[in-house]
Amino acid sequence: MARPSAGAMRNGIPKTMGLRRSDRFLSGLNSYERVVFVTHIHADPDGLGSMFGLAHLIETLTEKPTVITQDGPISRAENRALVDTLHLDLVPIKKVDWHKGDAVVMVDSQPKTGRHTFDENVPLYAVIDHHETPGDLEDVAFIDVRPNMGATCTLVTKYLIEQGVTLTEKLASSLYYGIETEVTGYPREANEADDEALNYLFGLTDKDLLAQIRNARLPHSHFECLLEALQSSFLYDRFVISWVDDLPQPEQAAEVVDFMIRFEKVDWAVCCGIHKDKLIISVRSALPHAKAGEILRNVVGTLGNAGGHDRRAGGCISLAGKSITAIEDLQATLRRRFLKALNIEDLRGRRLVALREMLQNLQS
Ligand SMILES: [Mn+2]
Repeated sequence: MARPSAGAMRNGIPKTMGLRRSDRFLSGLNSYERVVFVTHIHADPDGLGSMFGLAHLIETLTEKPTVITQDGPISRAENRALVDTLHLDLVPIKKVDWHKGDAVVMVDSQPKTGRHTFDENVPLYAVIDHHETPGDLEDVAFIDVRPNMGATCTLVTKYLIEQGVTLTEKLASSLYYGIETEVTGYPREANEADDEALNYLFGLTDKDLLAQIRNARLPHSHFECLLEALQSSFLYDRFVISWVDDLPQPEQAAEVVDFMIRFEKVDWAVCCGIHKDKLIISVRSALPHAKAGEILRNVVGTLGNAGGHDRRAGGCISLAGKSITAIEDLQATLRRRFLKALNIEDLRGRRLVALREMLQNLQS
């Protein structure tokens, strides 16, 4: 992007900066009749809280109706609990009938990153996000992408504060949880603005609801999945890779790596699993400035889509066939590419749990 010329600057600040971002976001909506919110497939708390917060902002300050959409199932237990306990009203993206007068606002994601199932040609009014993964932002009138922020909900909270909008307990709880889920990993991917937003929201939240969401009851498949991941994990130096043949819920790959990255002997955890006709990949790193999103994008390459943040990333590959050999070939390719990307010698890995131990456990 070209830097503004000296003439367009006032005290080093471009003149267009005179308006606050939330003012520009709102005034750009004038020519539209309705606002439709979209986020990435399998929405997470940051995407949900952001849509919910912006819808409240618009409904409080304008007459425009809003629609909050859901792309694909939301199955992670905590995320389901968030939707259920807060009674979030979500419209399946397939049921949206798109109008010419719609301002489509994408949050916590960017266009053409392979994380959406709706028509890529639907024009977007705004993209509000914090991912490092670049999307195609051409023709988007309002762009607020800040990868230095820990959560999109932080940006949304700032908009709400700027506009002096009162928050309900339900909204504050969902924004709080959206930020919390993004910034609790260690090392933290958060900045002062995230902490300021958390501070502001905390007093307004319903603590019982938050506790209910954080400690959501887990399905049987959660434990089956963890067991399979533990039994299939191989260590290569400070890298652990786990395979789950059948992921009943796509988000379970992320649950596995959230668990594995706590292992003191590893700096990188990867889990791959098959959900329907896709191979889902989730990555975590315990290193600061790990560039996990970029590494995963290189590993996946043209096989599929990937993206993320410094220490967390996700991706997926559409499977051409589900034959055992096709999947084994893909596994070998991914393993080789990861080892190369992380500069780990391609020696034979060792099992996290030795086969002998697994058999002994079965017999005892
Ligand atoms: Mn996010």
